[in-house]
Formats: sequence, C-alpha cells, structure tokens
Amino acid sequence: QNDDFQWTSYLQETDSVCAPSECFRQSEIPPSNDFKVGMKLEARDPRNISSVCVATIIGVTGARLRLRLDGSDNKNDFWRLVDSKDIQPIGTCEKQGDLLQPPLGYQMNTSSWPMFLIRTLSGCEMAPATFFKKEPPVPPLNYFKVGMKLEAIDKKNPYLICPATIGDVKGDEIYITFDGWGGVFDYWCKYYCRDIFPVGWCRLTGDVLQPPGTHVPITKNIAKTQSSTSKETEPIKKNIAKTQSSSSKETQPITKNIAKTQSTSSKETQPI
Ligand code: MLZ
Repeated sequence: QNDDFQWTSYLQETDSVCAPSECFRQSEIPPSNDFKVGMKLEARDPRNISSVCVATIIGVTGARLRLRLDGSDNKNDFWRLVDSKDIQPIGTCEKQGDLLQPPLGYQMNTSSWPMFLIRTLSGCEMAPATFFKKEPPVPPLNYFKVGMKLEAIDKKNPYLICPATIGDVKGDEIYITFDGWGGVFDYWCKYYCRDIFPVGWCRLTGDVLQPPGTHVPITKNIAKTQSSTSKETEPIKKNIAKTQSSSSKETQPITKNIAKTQSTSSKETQPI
C-alpha cells in the first residue's frame, strides 16, 4: 500500500525536511510487535482513564495493537503502541492491589461484572510480559520547527497514519497539519505525543502510510526558499505527475504556500 507514496520524491518536490528522530518520543528503532490477535492484556480505558480494564487484541498493525475492552461494544476500538504505558500484562493490576474495572459502556448489569471478569479471563491467552516494551523517554526540549515533515495519526480516524507537516510551534505544543486535507484534520498536541512519528516509521514497522490528501494543492515549504523572494508568491509550474507514477492525485501542480510570506493564516490559502 505504501508503494504509491514515496517520501524521498515528495520531500524533494515540496522542498521540505523531515523532523529529526530526536524530536519524537519514539524509539529510534521501532519496537518489535510480537502480539497476536486474540491475546488479552490490561489497558487503560481511553474513555475513563482512571480505569484499567481487560482488553482483547483485535488487530496488529505495525508497532500498534487494535484493542477492544472486554464487555464493551465493537464501536470503541482503539490503537496503542506496543511500548505504550497504557497497556500491561494481565495480573499487573492485581499485583498492585487494584481491581480490574468494567469498561465505560459495560453492556450488562454492573452486578454481573465479577462473574464476567472470571469468565472472560478463564482459559484466555494472555499476552506474555516480554511482549510489552518500555515507553521511550520524553525528549528534553521541543525541537520541532515549522515546515518539518512527519507521519502522524489522524485523531479523527485513529487507524490512519498520514504524511503531515508542523504548522506551528508554541512552547510545548506543536500544530500537526495533514498534507493535502485543507486543515479539517489538523490538531495541536504536545511535542512528546505518542501519536506522531518520524518520516519512514511506517516503512520500518510495516504499518500502512496513507498518501497525502488531494483536497488542496500540495504546498511547498517556504522555509528553505526564502532567499528567492521574487518567486515566492507564484505557483510552481512544474507538474509532479511527470516525476512520479501516474495516479489522479499526482496530477496537481505544486503551489507554494504563500500564507507565511503574507503573514496570514494558512487557512486562507487552503480552502476546505
Ligand atoms: N474517509 C475519510 C478519511 C480521511 C482521512 C484524512 N486523514 C488526514 C475521508 O476520505 O474523508
């Protein structure tokens, strides 16, 4: 699936740079994913973070697990990295003297929970402790700069990892903008957020990297081209279709992002 999108040519065409790996709270070498579908583990309930629940692995994708809380419906699946602090082996909670909780939206009467828990764990395949990897440390500083490229989870479609650009930096926060989507999926997050990855992450983990959107023209990074001021507001004539395999999304010409040179917000040049 990654075949139709190539970072190397895209970085060239957009004249942009990747965010260096030191920027991210990710292992430089992605952790191995040994988990198997059907295994159970303990996971923090994303909708009620004070609860630790039983979860079943519904899918394995790259360095991530698709999880479903036992006793919950199939509409609230969530994804966690194998080195997320939100997951741990079955038995961890008990060792710490805590109780496993029913998930938010537990479909049966609460009084049935203790028996449900016994049944769901009886004879289940528990993910071995060695499969869980240590969460990487927080980078000491926010090293991100506007214009840097990365791979980021689309929070509205959390199974998707997409090409993205740092749109703004404010203290510990960074603005994640999704290439070609006109702003609708963009979000602010901490620089040490676990949902963002260096360019090449998906290729290394085997996860699927989405191609950029086709809703707005691809913008060219202005950071590296600021010396050539006269050309800055003109769209680039070169058509990238010639330099890449032909698919409909690649036939749009690259236009430079003039937002920054006009000191206006990027929204004004990227209609949704
Ligand atoms: N089904 C949706 C997916 C959009 C994903 C965008 N990610 C940045 C759509 O096509 O609108």
